[in-house]
Amino acid sequence: MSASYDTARQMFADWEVDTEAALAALATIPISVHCWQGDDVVGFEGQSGASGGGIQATGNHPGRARNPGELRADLDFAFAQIPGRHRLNLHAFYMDTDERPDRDAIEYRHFAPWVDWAKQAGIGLDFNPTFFAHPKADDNLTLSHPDEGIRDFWIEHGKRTREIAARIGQELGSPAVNNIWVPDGSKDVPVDRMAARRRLEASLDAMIARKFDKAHMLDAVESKLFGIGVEAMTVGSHEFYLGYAIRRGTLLCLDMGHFHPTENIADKLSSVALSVGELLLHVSRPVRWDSDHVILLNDDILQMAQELVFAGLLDRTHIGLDFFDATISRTAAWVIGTRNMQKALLRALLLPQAALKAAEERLDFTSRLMLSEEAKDLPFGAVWAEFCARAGVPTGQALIAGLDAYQASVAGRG
Ligand code: RNT
Ligand code: ZN
Repeated sequence: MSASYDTARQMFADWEVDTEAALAALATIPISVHCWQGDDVVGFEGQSGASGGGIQATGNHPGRARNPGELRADLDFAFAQIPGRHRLNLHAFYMDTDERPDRDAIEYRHFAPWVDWAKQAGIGLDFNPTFFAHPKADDNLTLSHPDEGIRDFWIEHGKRTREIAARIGQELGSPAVNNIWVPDGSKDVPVDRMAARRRLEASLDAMIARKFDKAHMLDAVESKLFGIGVEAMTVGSHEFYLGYAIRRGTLLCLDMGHFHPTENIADKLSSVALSVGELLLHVSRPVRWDSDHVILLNDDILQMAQELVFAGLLDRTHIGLDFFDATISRTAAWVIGTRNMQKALLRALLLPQAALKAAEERLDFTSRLMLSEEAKDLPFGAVWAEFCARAGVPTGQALIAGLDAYQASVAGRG
C-alpha cells in the first residue's frame, strides 16, 4: 500500500467513505470495449472507406488495424493498460475468415477465432448486427425499407447475429448482449412516418421471434436522433425504442450522442429503469453532434456514473463504450476512454452517498451543495493509482511512455 493511498484512505474515512469497499466494487464492473475504435469502423469484409449509415470516423493517424490479427494485438496491449476484467464488443462485419459470406450468410464459425482469443484472454464478448457499410443499406433503409426483399435480407442478418451471439455467450459462460442499431431514416421531411415505423417494428419482431436462453444472449435496441443523410427523421427514435423495449422485454440502449445536445442522459436512467429491466449504455462524447469523440472525465460522464451508483443500477446496466477518433493513437483512445469510465465510477463510489442523500431528504440543499463541492477536493487520484498498482497496470508517466512506444511500433502499418 502506498503512503499516498494510506493518507487518502484516512481522508475518505473522515467522510465515512470506505475506500476498500469502493475498490472492491470497481473491480466487479466490466466495461464493454468497442472493437471499432481500432480500425475507424471499417470492418474486415474487404471494403475500404466510409462506414456508411452516417457514421463518420475522421482523421488519418497512422496505425489503423487492418486485419483481425492486428486488431487483437492492439486490444491485447490496450487491455493490459486497463485495470480489471472487461469485455470486447464485436460488430458482425469484424468476422475473421477467408470466406466471403454476405451478411445474410454469416455463421458462428466465421467468428470462432474471436471466441478462442476471448477465452485465452479471460474476457467476455458482446455482439452487434451490422446494418450499414453494405450496398443493401445505401438508401439508409434496412429493416424499414419499403422493399420486402431488402427487409428480409436484413431480418436474416439479424437472426444470424442472434444465433452467433447466443453461441458466443454459451462458449464463454457469460451472456453476449446483441445490440440492434439500424441507420434507417429520411433526409427530408417524410409524409408517412407511421408506415416506416410499422415496418421497422414488424421486421424487429420477425428478427427476435426465436427465444434464446438469457444466460447466453440478450437483445438490446438502440435509438438515435439523427445522422448524416437522415437529418429529418430517424425511424428508430427514442420513443419508438423505449416503447418497443417495454413491450417486448428487450434491453434499451442509450447512446449519449443520440439525443439533443442539451439533454442530460444521466437524468434518463432512473426514469427508464422504472419501465425497462436492463439497460445498455453507449458511453460517448458528442461535440455539437453525434461525433463520437473519446470520452473525457467530464461532468457528463461523472453524472452518468453517479446515477448508476446512487440509483443502484449497476447490476442491471451493461456499460458499453462507443467512440472513435482517427486523429490520435487508436490504442491510446481505447485506454484513455475506458479508464475515464472507470475513474468516473470510482469517483461516484467514493462520494459520501449516505450524507448527500440524507441532506436532500431533509431538504437541506445548502449541505447537499457544500458536501458535493468539498468532496471534489478529496484525493481520488491516490485511490485510482492504488487500484491500478494492485492490478499491475501503469499510471502517469509510465502509462504515457508505454502508449507512445506502442503507437511507434504500429505507425508503419500501411
Ligand atoms: C451509430 C450507433 C452505433 C454505432 C456502432 C458502430 O450512431 O451509435 O452504436 O456507433 O454500432
Ligand atoms: Zn452507439
